[in-house]
Amino acid sequence: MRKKTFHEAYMETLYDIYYNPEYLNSPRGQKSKEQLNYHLTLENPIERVTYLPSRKTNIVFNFAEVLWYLSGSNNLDFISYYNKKMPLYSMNKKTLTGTAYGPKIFEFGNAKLNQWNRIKNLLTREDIDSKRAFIQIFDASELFVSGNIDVSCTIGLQFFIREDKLYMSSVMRANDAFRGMVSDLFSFTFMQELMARELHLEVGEYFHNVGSIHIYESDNEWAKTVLEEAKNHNGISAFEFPKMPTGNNWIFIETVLEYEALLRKDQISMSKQDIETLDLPEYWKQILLLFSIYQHIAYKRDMDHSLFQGLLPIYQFFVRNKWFNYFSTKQKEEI
Ligand code: 5HM
Repeated sequence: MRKKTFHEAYMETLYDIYYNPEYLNSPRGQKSKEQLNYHLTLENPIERVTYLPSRKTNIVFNFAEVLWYLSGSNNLDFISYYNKKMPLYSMNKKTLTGTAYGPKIFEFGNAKLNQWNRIKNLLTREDIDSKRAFIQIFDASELFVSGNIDVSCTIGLQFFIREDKLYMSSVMRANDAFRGMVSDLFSFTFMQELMARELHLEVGEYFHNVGSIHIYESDNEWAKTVLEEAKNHNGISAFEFPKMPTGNNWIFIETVLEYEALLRKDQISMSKQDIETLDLPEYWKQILLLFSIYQHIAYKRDMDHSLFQGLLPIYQFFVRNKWFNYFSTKQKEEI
């Protein structure tokens, strides 16, 4: 499959698996519709979201998850603050093993190999045409842990520089087409863009390769609702997903992560003005606005609507669509 945007790819993939599954089975006891050997080429990996209202994209979780990866953390508290289901995948209720891609990418194995820096050096200093720039995530030892409930679904991520563009290919052993695909493509293409901006390259295509792609029976009703809505949706969005600033963004990521932790632990609160005065590009300030809005939701506080007013229209759309109750009609009129 070749599509311009994630939205188009997601809808066609869901439709195909839902209505034309190759197999009906129950891996680890969970009934699913499945296809094997799925491939997708995304022509514009910056358009990494679906805008369909009934799918209720959680843009806050999407940014939080990729920043959790980039922080190198395996900490359950961090990510479960954004998704209450995460503890289900943790054996010790403190850390995640397979799902935490951060330690795999930045501190792989006993030698704590920083694969990200290694492949960056490989591509920039050694061999611009390299076909070795592969970051390994799944590792064989995961299948030897008895009763392991969290085995990495991603085998690895490969980067290619071809004709001044940075291409990326991911290989997954398994991908949940309804849920996992939304967050995985967001995170992987975000990492592709991060590397491309740092190397001053254009973002090339993104390739998604999956052994087993499936929809769980428990998601059938919701998936059907989404597919019904998609019939009357032309798929053309009024929004354009923001582009990350060119250059090295790591210093900004570190700042965002510092504030993210303080907000998550409820150790500070930030007004729109507090965020505006930070020495950060607008792209990263927007993410802090999202985290600050979410702090009000997570701690069940009255919303500070000026935070919402500071958001780009695309993020206002996602936040209002997901947490409608916090943004009443009255507020909508004022905005
Ligand atoms: O039985 P198995 O280990 O494959 O179950 C993991 C489930 O989580 C699969 O449905 C897989 O497709 C989904 N998953 C995903 O889609 C898991 C992870 C975590 O590595 C992920 N995407 N990133």
